[in-house]
Order: sequence, then C-alpha cells, then structure tokens
Amino acid sequence: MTEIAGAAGLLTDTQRQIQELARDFARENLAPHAARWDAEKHFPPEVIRKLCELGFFGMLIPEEYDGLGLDTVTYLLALEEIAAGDGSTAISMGVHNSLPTQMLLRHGTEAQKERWLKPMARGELLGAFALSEPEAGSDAASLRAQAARTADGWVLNGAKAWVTNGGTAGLVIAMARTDREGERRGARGISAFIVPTDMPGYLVGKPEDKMGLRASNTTSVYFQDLSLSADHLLGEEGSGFIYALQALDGGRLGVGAQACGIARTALEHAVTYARQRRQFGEVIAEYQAIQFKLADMATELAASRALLHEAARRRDAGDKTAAWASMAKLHAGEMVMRVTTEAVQIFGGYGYMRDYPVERLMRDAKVITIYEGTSEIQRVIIARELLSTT
Ligand code: COS
Repeated sequence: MTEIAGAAGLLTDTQRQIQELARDFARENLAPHAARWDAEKHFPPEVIRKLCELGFFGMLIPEEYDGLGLDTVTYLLALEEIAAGDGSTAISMGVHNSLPTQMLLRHGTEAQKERWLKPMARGELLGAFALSEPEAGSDAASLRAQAARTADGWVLNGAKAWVTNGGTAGLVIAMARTDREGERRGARGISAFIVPTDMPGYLVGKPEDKMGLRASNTTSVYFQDLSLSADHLLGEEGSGFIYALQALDGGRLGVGAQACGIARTALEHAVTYARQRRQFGEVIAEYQAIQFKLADMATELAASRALLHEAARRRDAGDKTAAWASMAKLHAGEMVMRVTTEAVQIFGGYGYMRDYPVERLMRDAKVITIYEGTSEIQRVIIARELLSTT
C-alpha cells in the first residue's frame, strides 16, 4: 500500500518508532489470528501480556507512574496499528489507556496512584470503565447504580451494561449515584469509584454475543452490596459524571484511531483484490467504478486521521476538546462504515462470505458509530458547542 493510505506524514522519530513497533507486533501477533479469534469469540490473554511488555498499557501515563509518558498523537498512531491487526484487541487496549487510567491520573490522590495507577501502567492490572446501564445509554446522567454512605465508606448496588473488559479487568472505574432518592441532583449526583473486581459483591454477566469485535470481552457487571472503604471514592463526591465525560473525550479519540486501523485494513484488502480479480477480460482495478471507490475510501480515511490528530494535538495543548473529539469520532465512525461497506462491495459475492476478511471488518466497524457516544450524540455535543453563547 502506498504512503497515502498510511499514517506516515510528518512524524517525529519517537512517533515513527512506536508506530513501527505497533505495526510489527500487529502483523506478527494479531492479523494472522483475527478471523479465528472472531469465530472463537476470544483472544488469548498472552496477547495482552505481550502488549504490556511493550509498555502499551501505560502509553499516556507519565514515567513517574511507570508509564511511557507519550503524547496523544503517538498513542493514536500505535492504536491504529493494533486495530489494523485486530479491532477487538484494540478496544481492550484503548479502553484501558483512555478511560480508567486517565481518570485515576487526573483525579486520584497520590496514594491511589501508587496503589492502582502504577500496576495499571505496568500492565499488571487491566482496567475497565462502567458508566452505561440497561436504562441509561445516551442519557448517561440518568444512571441508577447507587453508592450509599456507610460509617467507613460506601456500599454499591446496581447494574452496568456493555462493559469492555468487564470479565477480564482487575479494576473498574464505576459511576454511581451518591445523591438520595427524593434529593436527586442530576449529573451532579454522580460520583466515581475505584472498584477492584475481586471484591465480594462484584458479579459478571455472561460475555455478550456481539455482531462485531467478537473477540473482545464485553459483559454486564453487577454490584450487590459491594462494600468499599472511603479511599475508593475517586476525586470529589458529585463530580464523577464530569470526570467520565472528560475521559470520554479522550476515549473517543481512541475509538477514532480504531476506526482508522480497521478502515485501512479494509482498503488494503480491497486494493489487493481489485488487482487480482478478473471480470469481462480485465482485472477489476482497470474499471473506473472500482477506482473511484478506492479513491474515495483513501480520501475519507486520510481526512478522518487528520481530524483525529488535530483533536489530539489540541487536547495535549490543554485546549477544551469535547467538540473536537466528537467531530473526530463522528467522522471516523461514519467513515469506517462507508469504507468497510465499499470493501465488501468490491469483493462482491466473496465479500459476503466468512472465508474473506472484509465482512468481519464491516461487522467490527459498526459499533464505532454507537459506543462511547453514538453518532447522534456526537452531533448533539458539536451543535451545543456551536450554539453556546459562553
Ligand atoms: N468535559 C468536562 N465536563 C463536561 C463535559 C466534558 N466533555 N461535557 C459535559 N460536562 C459537564 C457539563 O459542563 C455539566 O457540568 P455542570 O454540572 O458544572 O454544569 C455536566 O458535565 C453535565 O453535562 P450536561 O449538562 O451536558 O449533561 P447531559 O445529561 O445533558 O449529557 C451528553 C450530555 C448527552 C453529552 C452525555 O450524556 C453523553 O456524552 N452521552 C453519551 C454517553 C456515552 O458516551 N456513553 C458511552 C459510554 S462508554 S460505552
């Protein structure tokens, strides 16, 4: 594949090295197995262990907390490569790096960082993020899980839905209400808690049977009278929803990088196939109908990546990036659906068959328009920013 489909651009030496490391890893350890893992609905734990050895589970965590201390663009470059090999592995890695570790880094006390963040950065403790509930998806602030104050801490009750790494994580950052029935405070009644998954009262539902990303672990989790000492509250009481949305700004960039990786692989397969497949006496790459599809796919992918990296640079510069993250995630989600759908179209009848990789990529792509905020919610966030008067 030529330069135009890749993320080479004007990268620093470190960015190029990390990108190559991730690419080599993905080509050797992920891509050859992705179809089988999809069928088996599971990827082996060694994959995560090997990624941890590379430091890829502490990419955005400063070195003082045992992470690699990389900037967001470098992280996204690596995540795109991992997603190009296997989208399921990418979401496991992306959630850990973007959500629970970032919440601990930004809002944890030094003692919490020492105890939880450092082992997460070293990859000894896998993280998850639990916000959504069966009745609270897009309207996340309507969540009902309750954390009631006790003499020396909190007791949690409630159900969380669609938790990535829910059955494999060692620690979950969970959002729960700390306001009381009758004194509801909306988004300001929600707090964030550090929940080790080996606590009594942490229960895991069966792995979800999903359309795509079938090898990643997604479960419901339940808190049943789960007791936590006071030092498991993260940051200030009543600020948990804001912390979660802040973290999701970063998570959405990760999901955008995942989209770029999946789209790039679909495009590569489509180019290879178009050069080989003969119809009406010619390889189909000779036909303008196919050429224009490929050209549009490459253009859309490059535009998505550019927007994503712009949003990441702004985030690292400390700008307000909620709307940028939403624009990047919206564009990437819609882009990856179009690119993977066109890849299936170029493969024709073969594209619809499980024997060829593009139908899996199309299935993997779909959730990117749904999770970490649907395309519609991203538009709400962008429009609110455009129309706000402050
Ligand atoms: N960063 C920091 N703070 C933010 C923020 C952000 N990106 N977005 C909103 N906030 C703050 C607001 O300023 C507000 O704070 P105050 O109480 O001080 O006013 C608070 O958070 C509540 O925000 P808002 O009033 O906008 O909340 P809404 O209930 O209207 O919800 C949306 C806003 C719809 C944007 C939010 O619920 C959302 O993103 N939903 C999708 C959830 C999602 O992505 N789920 C996927 C989970 S992972 S599978």
